[in-house]
Amino acid sequence: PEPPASLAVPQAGQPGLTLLRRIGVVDPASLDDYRSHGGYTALRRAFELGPAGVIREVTDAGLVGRGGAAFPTGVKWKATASQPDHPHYLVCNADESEPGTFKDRVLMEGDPYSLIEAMTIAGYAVGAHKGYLYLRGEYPRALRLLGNAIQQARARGLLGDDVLGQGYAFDIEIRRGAGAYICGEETALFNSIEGYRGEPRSKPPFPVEKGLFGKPTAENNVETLVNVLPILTMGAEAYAAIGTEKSTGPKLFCVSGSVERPGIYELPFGATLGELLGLAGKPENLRAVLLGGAAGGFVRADEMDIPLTFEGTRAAGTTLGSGVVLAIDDTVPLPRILLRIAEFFRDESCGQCVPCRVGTVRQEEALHRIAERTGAAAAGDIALLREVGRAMRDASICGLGQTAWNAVESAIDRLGAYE
Ligand code: L3W
Ligand code: SF4
Repeated sequence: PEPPASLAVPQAGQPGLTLLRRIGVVDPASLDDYRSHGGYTALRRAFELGPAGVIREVTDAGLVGRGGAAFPTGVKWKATASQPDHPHYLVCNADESEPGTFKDRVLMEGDPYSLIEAMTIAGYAVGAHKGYLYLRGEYPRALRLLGNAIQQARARGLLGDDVLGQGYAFDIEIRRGAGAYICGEETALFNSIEGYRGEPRSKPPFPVEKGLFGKPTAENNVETLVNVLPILTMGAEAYAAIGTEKSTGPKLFCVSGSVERPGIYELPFGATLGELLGLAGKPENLRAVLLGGAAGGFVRADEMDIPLTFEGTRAAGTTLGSGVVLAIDDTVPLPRILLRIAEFFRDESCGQCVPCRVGTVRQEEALHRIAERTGAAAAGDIALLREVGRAMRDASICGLGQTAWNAVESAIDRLGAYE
């Protein structure tokens, strides 16, 4: 059954937005409405620039990945485009599963044609004729709207053998995830599309060289791709003037937890955590904020000056990740949150490598024991958590195991949990 629409976008309809400008304004089922709100001008611009010109604009704009790792998109596209092996593929990672992350859902449900247009531009830039859209299985509304958008775009010559009459062939196939967090890891995602178990592959080789079906593949998050539209319509220079020097452009933040107005917020990179929480309605009794999701880390209520940029959060010893901002007030029992995070990682570990398969179980067990004790009695288990956490971070194959201890570590060291 399809869940009710819950596009929690408190800024909907406000002027000055870039990524959210059509959300709540445009009819997501209508190609004509999308076009009357500026749709498909970026693709026309892409054809004027040519593939190398598009990659140059994206590079000059300073766009970096919005899935959490902040890798430069221009570098990824250039590396894919230059591979001699063919075919090339474009894969959109819409398996949005990081706890607390719901920005891609809002983009796909509220403005689905923007993703179809952006994927077409990306495919053109990297020399792909086929794009896969790997969609989180729990997003039935997005599936219906994106399926409709692809069908309409095909019928109107915006996908297919001759896109916009420019002699470029490109089509998109949707694949649905089946509820596994790990399938959001790019190489597990490729395995899932290929019909294998969703287990990450060792990198290198990176997907730009050997990705989907062993072929050169550009894999990008939904929000990353949608940023390409304003880059092409406003130009790289104007885009790069938004945000900070190292984190350019607008960013979507997923604000949830103990705030008055939870939802998706768009702000230029560089706004502070306090400014964002001010918009969302910060509670008087705020205790901490989880930044970056389960794979991220906690910051204290007195750290509201942290700038919301990749470099600013890194310098503050935390991460921006995919844009999760989960506010926790002092009535929320922290040990329960940590146990829930540990349970999540234990459950979602694919089990392929020992540090993560065993480490996530040991972490959860130790947290259970600590929850029942305090002080000296808990010290041994905290030391064990550190040892297990270090092993997971250093020796796990993929990001899941490498980050499974982040939140717990920050809760102990930064919040003084269990003291
Ligand atoms: C070519 C090289 N390509 C790296 C590519 C690589 C990938 C991208 C990032 O994600 C993040 C983590 C969490 N030549 C390359 C290269 N690449 N070196 O760049 O790579 P990497 O390995 O740094 O990160 P990753 O494993 O792709 C880890 C976040 O993901 N996370 C969860 C995210 C959840 C969502 C969501 O629900 N929407 O995004 C969990 O760990 O923040 O920073 O494409 O191929 N030399
Ligand atoms: Fe699987 Fe965890 Fe190893 Fe990643 S780190 S490959 S999720 S067992």
